[in-house]
Amino acid sequence: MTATFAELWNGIAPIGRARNGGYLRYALDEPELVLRDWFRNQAARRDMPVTDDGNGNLFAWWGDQWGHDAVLTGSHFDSVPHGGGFDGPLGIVSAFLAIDEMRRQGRVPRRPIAVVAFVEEEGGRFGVPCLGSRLLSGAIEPEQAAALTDREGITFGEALGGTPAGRLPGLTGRINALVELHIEQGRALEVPVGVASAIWPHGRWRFDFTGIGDHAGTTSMTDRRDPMLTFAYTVLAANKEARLAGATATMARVEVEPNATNAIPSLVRAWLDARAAETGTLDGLVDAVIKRAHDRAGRDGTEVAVTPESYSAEVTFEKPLATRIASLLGDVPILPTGAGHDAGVLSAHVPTAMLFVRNPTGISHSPAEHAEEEDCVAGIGALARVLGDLT
Ligand code: HGY
Ligand code: MN
Ligand code: MN
Repeated sequence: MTATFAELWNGIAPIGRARNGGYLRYALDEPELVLRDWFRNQAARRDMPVTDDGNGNLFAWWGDQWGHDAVLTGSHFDSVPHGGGFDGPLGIVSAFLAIDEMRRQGRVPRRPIAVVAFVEEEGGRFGVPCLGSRLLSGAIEPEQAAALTDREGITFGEALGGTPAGRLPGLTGRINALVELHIEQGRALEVPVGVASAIWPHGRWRFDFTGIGDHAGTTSMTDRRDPMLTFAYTVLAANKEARLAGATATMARVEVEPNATNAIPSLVRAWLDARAAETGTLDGLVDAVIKRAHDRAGRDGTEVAVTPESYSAEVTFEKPLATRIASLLGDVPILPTGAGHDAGVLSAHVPTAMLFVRNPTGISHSPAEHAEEEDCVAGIGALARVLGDLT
């Protein structure tokens, strides 16, 4: 195999790309199914048999399939709506090319290596992020995952073709380590490659603001029970509370019923994405936002119902592994991130590390997300060295 980064990257670039350059790659939807076929094709070209773990995650094997002490490397294909092309796919493309590099160097791993494509990492279709790695590690029950629905009412079970298999038996014995390469999603990395130290705790909460639908022209301002007011106030309150806490809070997804120009809404449904460096700060932030939403609802004559939809606990990657990798790569920086990853989910069960590839602007979850080719190539070389060291 002598494929280059540019060849593989340009090969997948058009898949699921929207006119604005952003990507619409939702779990098990058409574009992602094409990428899964691409995955199988890349594996076949490298004589790597592919298995599915019954949860929607794909594994391409170099060595015994599910052999003990396997080292996994990879990431996800799915994107946020109109997200960038690097978040996820860079880790999978780099994994195949790192194996090419190891083979070019004549390396023969003493442990099985698998390239993995995790399903529904963004939670962009079924609402729970890292769904595939949560299933694999037993962090979510198969029946609960199967019942998750997308915006068209299709369940994850229907999209998958059945109830997911759930936790891999003997996970900790089967998997020796997981290394996920990912584009950096902040502005802190000023050299081509870095190593992750931690992931901030974060979560998603759904706010249902209910009021009384009515006519926009004939309802006096004092007679209204307008949930849009309570929602608007909550957005500003979340922003204020996050600034005060040194955390982040985002309300970027909203649904309005009936969503008509001349009708006061009866329901406004909105999602809060909140994150903080420590769990206590995060919990305090969310409690403050919920309290302020309820206080405002009292003044607006509306109701608020809050449903936690997902929670990712604070992750501290194994320090000895992170420092060993950082020194192997020439004492590269070790840095935290506010972005969630499948590696974060699995870190509770197996030794896990992340490699970050420099993102010059730090922009992510946007069509503007970008990494320079030479930094991506540096990431592949780094991943090859790490996989060689681990196997
Ligand atoms: O939202 C996140 O942190 C990640 O991109 N899933
Ligand atoms: Mn992402
Ligand atoms: Mn990602």
